[in-house]
Amino acid sequence: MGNLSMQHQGKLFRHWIPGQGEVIANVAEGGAEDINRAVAAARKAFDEGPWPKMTAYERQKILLCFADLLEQHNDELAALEAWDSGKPYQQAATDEIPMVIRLMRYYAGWADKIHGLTAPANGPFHMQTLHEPIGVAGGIIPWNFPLLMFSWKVGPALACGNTIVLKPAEQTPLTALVAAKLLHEAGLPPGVLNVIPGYGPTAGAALASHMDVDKLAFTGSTETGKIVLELATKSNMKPVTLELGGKSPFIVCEDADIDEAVELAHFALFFNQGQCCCAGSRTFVHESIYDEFVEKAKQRALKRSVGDPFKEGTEQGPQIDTEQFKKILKYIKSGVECGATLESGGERLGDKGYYIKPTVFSNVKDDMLIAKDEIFGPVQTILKFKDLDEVIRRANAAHYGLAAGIFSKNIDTINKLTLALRVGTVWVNCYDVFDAAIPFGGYKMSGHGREKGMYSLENYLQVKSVCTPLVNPAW
Ligand code: TXE
Repeated sequence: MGNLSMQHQGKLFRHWIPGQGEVIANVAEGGAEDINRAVAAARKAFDEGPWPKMTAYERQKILLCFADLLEQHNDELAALEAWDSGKPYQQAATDEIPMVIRLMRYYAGWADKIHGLTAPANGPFHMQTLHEPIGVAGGIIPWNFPLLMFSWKVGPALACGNTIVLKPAEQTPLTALVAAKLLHEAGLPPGVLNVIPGYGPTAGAALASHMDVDKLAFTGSTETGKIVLELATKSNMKPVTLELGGKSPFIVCEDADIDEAVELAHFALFFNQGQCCCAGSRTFVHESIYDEFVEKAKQRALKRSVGDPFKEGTEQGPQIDTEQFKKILKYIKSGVECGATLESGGERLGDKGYYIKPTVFSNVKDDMLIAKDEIFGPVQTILKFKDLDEVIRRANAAHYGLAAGIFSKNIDTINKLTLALRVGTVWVNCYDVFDAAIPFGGYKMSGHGREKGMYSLENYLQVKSVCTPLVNPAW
């Protein structure tokens, strides 16, 4: 990778392969002044066009062309994602980049289907609504799914005719920069998308508090979500969508096929090095099958292949950075100290890189930190339950409400749990199934609003009511 610097305030930040300490790129570090310039460019592109004034069909063609270019660059983007974040290349190449492509095509499809309605008036008036773009959108995204998060913000914003300023996470700026280049190749006019790599408290805060940003979409920690919400409110009260942390229950009922449940619970937690907001991070197992489940979950974790993200068959790469690595090891230590039983892992793997052995704790109690906090790492905590009312109460006791998994063959059990769980997504006998068409978002402190699907369009639109007198036949 060469220099990805551009016109900016003059700072560069180095970009490393996680845990290996090798520089793969020097990236321009944007600050508040760069954000100001990017917002000014986005404002000009919005006010003067041509983007919002183009026909929806023309905008759609550009977004479809972008999706085609992403498809042509699938493997290159997957490699960048693996270098930048440490995730297995295969996962990025066969799951994530194809999901980005599907999402862009989905929103391209919406571009010419966004319209208002006419309403019956109680008088001689023609009443209608216009669905208009909201203006300059801002996006702040994390490092766990860099290009996917880019698409969740950029796809609906552009389909609705907005312009956007996007700040990728400081750990993973590369694919957003390449995608921006491809969008311009696809015909996106200058100033419509502006990617500013930089740190949160500088570039991110400048974007969140900017008076000329009309809407903000944030994905990240609940802690930073609160800061961003406050900055948005104290500046121009821009509406904010927040997709934050989670501590999602994965409930294995007594009638479950244990082998299948073990495999799915393993996937629900360990996927992407455990760095998923919706990770099934509280595995509740019915007491009648608990011991067998724990033993099998331990054996599965011991078999997990951890190592080089580019090696075929690797299931787990390094954690993203030293901060996350230390945070996870601290939680593991606290689990041991609180008296949970360490079944496997519990320490780093090797002495180079941020690799952590797949860790399984049994005999976990609800009041332990490992059962309450978002660990965001390869640490499975297995809790025991007796009956459905009890597990519902305990599952809902979290401050978070992002997702839940239910594993059962009994339709009454499934229905009871689905209705009772206070979460934004319920996966029944599956987990982490995402589609562009189905919304994602949280209850409680997991966030505000929904992304993906038709629901995300509302985040990027204003509704204008128009009343016009009908021509009176007597005139
Ligand atoms: O997140 P931050 P971090 C959780 C997970 C993880 C923890 C911390 O538990 O261990 O968060 O990770 C930008 N103003 N998730 O520190 O700080 C930042 O630059 C404006 C869950 O990486 O939330 C980045 O672009 N922006 C999550 C983005 O916010 C600021 C995914 C996310 O960083 C800012 C990642 C500020 N003051 C972590 N400070 C999920 N929901 O999937 C930071 N940022």
